[in-house]
Amino acid sequence: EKKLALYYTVTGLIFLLVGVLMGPLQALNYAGIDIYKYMPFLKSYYQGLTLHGVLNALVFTTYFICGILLYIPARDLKLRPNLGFAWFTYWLMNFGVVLAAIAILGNNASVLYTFYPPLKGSPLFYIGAAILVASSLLVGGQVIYMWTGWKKANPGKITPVTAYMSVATWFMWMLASLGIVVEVVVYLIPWSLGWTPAVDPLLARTLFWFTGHPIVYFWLLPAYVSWYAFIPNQAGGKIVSEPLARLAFAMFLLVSVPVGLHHQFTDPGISNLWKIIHMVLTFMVAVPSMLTAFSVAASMEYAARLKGGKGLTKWIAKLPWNNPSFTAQVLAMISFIFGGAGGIVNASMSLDYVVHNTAWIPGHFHITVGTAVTLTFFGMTFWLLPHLTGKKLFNPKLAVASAWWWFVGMMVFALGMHWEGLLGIPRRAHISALPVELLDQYAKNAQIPMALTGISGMILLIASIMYYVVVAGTLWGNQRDVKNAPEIPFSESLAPVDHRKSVRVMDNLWVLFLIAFVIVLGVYLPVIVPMLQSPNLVPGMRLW
Ligand code: HAS
Repeated sequence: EKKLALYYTVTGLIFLLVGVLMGPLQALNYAGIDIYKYMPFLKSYYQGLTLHGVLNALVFTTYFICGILLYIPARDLKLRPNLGFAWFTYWLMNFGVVLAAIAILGNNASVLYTFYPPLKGSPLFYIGAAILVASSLLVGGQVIYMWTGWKKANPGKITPVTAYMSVATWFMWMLASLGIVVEVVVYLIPWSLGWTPAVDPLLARTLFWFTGHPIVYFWLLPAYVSWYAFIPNQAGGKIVSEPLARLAFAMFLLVSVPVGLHHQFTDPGISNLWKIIHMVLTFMVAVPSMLTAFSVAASMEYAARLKGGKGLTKWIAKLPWNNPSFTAQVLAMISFIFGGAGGIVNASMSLDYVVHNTAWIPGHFHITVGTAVTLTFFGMTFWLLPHLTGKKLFNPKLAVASAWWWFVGMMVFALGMHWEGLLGIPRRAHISALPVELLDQYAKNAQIPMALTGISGMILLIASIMYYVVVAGTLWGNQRDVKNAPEIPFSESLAPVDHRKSVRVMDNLWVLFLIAFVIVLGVYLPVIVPMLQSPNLVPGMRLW
């Protein structure tokens, strides 16, 4: 199991490295400096941006999550996954990614990570993406299967909390991925192969965002698993409210999916009524994050006070800031306070018209997926890699420094991009290649935010070098000492919860899954059926 988890996570990190190296190019673009023209291996800005988005947001996250959310719940349930099957899914995933990579590297699928039709990429890209998603579903299916077996073998027992959170995440992903599976398999693959003449862009976008918003919770919830299950232990305390942790995950399962229209507030052809219903549901899905903010902060405060921490805020100094895993994750949480606040602005229909499709949006997602999630995953690797390999973490001080540099870099990036967005600078625009007069128009009031964005790209480059030195040093530099390898830092609960009725009710994840399914049908069928009845077909713009 350890080898499998290591392969999944390290493969994810390798893809991330390639994606991350594209980052400074994008940041400098938003500072008005065009580096693309010096990159002979990149045919266009959009090819670089596609590589950046697909590798970082889709490929890295999926590998890493499959690695940890198979390994950790299995350990918590004291079960062994079927290793033959798990290796099969790993190699299948690699196959899918190689297909997509051939298309992107050949500049035949520079369609960005949202691949909106009518832009048409090579079929290899869509087939590869479908295989990537299918492999993740097979991993999730295996975890749900293991858990269902555990429930049968342990009648009346409550699922241990870490396994509970992991299984709830997989259930959510099973439901969430339906949209993209239908979009890619039913529409985009046949269309890109020339088997169907045209595609309905509005329907495709709707199916994309059916998955496209909850996918952010597929990224975020594994980070929450770590914040709830490991941070209290790393801080020297306990989980102060285990039922609250379970409630947060139950709520995510129920309301993560029926919210996708908040990405389509500006799309014509969808009734405002349904947009408003999705907006209200989006506000509901922010609630479990607010519970998490309260609950995780309380666990840290409890730990710090055990160590003599005092005062309203002085206790914070008693937290283990020299522990790189802890520090990276708490910095990730702090970034998410701002990321979450921005998300609520985006979700508010009338405010979204101001920020939609501007640089504000990448500002938002770099402090959510780029920091809250990615920096948490970095933090996890600081205990996970020593745990899996039996090798000591290489240079813990450098690891702490890499976390701070990443945090500062992303916060500066986010400040620059949010600011540029408010000045009306569009997202996904190769502005640095514009004729000087036009670039000057953009830059007129935006010199400071543009400079901030450019500088942040350099800070992040340094942070990445530091982080990958730590990873490589750990994997290849140190001697193996399996006996002293750190254990998984599972936290204990402050009070037993098994007797609680609410906890027992929430343990019925199959029932919650069915309720979630019904809610999703209720809010999506009235939107999708009219699109199917009067499709708006467009032949497409072939990019290859
Ligand atoms: Fe978002 C666009 C709304 C969360 C990612 N989002 C995006 C896109 C991405 C993304 C990638 O409604 C761009 C997609 C594209 O390319 O077009 N987002 C939200 C809302 C939330 C939210 C309401 N987003 C995320 C997360 C992401 C993510 C998480 C990745 C992982 N987002 C939107 C909307 C759009 C959007 C619209 C479309 C906009 C448009 O016009 O296109 C909520 O889930 C946020 C709730 C979060 C909170 C914060 C809780 C804070 C916590 C930290 C506590 C800190 C502690 C530390 C404990 C309420 C949990 C204490 C420290 C001590 C030292 C003690």
